[in-house]
Amino acid sequence: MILRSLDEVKGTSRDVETPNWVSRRLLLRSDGMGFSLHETTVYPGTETYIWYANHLEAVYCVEGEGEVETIPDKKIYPIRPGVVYALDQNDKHYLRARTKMRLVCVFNPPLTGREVHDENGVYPLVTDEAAAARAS
Ligand code: 9YT
Repeated sequence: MILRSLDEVKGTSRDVETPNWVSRRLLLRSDGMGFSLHETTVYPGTETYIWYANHLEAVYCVEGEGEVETIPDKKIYPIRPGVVYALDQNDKHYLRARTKMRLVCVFNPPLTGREVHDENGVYPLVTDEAAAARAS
């Protein structure tokens, strides 16, 4: 069994910060669960363009308020505590935080750890083949 606390993750390589958010990766690909699980804090007043072209992500809001706008249909989804949104269509979207938001995020396939959005809002896909090539 794996037991891990947020305090253990803070300040390690599993703690990834950008100008708009900080993500603590509690479970990663190397943990072998088939998904990754993160606590993400999104900073108030920020807007982040995101496109998980290679991943499905579900996001459960535990604190704060904001919205997701899907692209290109411009549909606005208000986000508040107790609400989950699932990007089941690899939806391109904007994430806007009105207040500080604390989100629990699950990724399938799992993230490996250090991913931040590239210029297209995308995280790279790490396959077994790519990971083996990188290790060799
Ligand atoms: C909600 C969202 O996707 N925020 C960006 C960070 C991401 N959750 C992550 O890498 O943990």
